Amino acid sequence: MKIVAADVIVSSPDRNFVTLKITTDEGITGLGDGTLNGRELSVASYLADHVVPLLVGRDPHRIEDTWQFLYRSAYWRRGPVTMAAIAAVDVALWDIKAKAAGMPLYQLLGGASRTGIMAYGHASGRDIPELFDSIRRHLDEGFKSIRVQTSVPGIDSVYGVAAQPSADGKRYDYEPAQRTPLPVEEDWDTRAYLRHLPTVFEAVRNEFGPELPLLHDGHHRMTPIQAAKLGKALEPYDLFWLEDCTPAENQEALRLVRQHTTTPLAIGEVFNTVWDYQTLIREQLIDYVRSAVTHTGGITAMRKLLDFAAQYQIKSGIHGPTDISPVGMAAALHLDLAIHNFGIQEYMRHGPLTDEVFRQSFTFTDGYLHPGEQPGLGVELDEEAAARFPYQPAYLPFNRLQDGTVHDW
Ligand code: CS2
Ligand code: MG
Repeated sequence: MKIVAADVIVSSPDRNFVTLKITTDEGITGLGDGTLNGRELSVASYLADHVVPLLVGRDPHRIEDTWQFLYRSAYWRRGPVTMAAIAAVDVALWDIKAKAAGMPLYQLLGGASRTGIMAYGHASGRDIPELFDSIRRHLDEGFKSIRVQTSVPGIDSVYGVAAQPSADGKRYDYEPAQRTPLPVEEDWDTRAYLRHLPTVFEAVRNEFGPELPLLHDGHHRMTPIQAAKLGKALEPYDLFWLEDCTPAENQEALRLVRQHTTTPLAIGEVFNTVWDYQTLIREQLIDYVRSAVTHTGGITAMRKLLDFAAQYQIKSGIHGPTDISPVGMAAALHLDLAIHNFGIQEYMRHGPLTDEVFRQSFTFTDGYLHPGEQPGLGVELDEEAAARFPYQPAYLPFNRLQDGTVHDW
């Protein structure tokens, strides 16, 4: 079998997506997701201008060899753009191999290790009553695990709060990247947040009891000692995890957090390779790997990363916001079903226009996701529909502290 074409499809139904479609001489096609929120065109160009010319004529079945070729022959390694481009190729080739084998991808990854994939949903509120309503809505939808994000008194706009207004009129939690000419500036105050958040989790536990798995995303905004302080303050509320509690470029920073709290830690959605995790995993400084298949070099690289993590009893918590396309989500679900060290899967529903462009066969039933039994990934792209939604520039917001200092968003 030979690759005869590779097309980069940029579409913007409810938000921008970059999809790679690889076609073989036997008419089998494979899809890969290369969406990098707010920097989509950089991956599209990396693929179209530099990678596609290298794919035509190759044997699509040689996935590992193609991965190593794209990673090493580029000379310039790692980084979000490179690894998203490699991921798009890798996932498309796994899609082709599974279709050629006539089986759902998870079967090629070793078969099912469970009957369903526990998903967590995003509940949020500007105040406690609104948050409780959001949690109840998610429980009614079947979610058995809930991420809790709230507004903070004294701060105008905080990551992850659905109901707060966004500059382009879209639901904020649905898509943080806004279709504005420049990134929107937001405000932040960590001390106000640290005072407020424990009171929120106390209220949620009082209302919903001790069993419900609760998660929270610190979204990279605390220093290590502030993260340690929050982790400790949240211990009475028995969180499933505290995510991205501090920027982790300096992996050793987590030693200080670990020293002070037993609240489980999840990190990695902005990471791109196993090297970003080396100290975190080897020193048992995290409990969940948060990478997305789309941002970490695809299924080939993610499986190796999760196998490394398994040696340390560290589990998966794959990143699944709406800026991971249905193709990237499906790839995550096949991996989730097959690996042993599965922890939990993030699940934000895509919008109605996205469902017109991507026909998905994965299901969400009673709190559990399943990739389906279609051969391959189980996602097809409607190119005519995709063409109806041309790319629209969009930026993620950024933060400034009260004194004007730029801060992590
Ligand atoms: C977030 C993401 O889902 C999460 O855990 O951290 O929504 C993140 O803000 C976006 O992926 C950024 O594009
Ligand atoms: Mg996050």
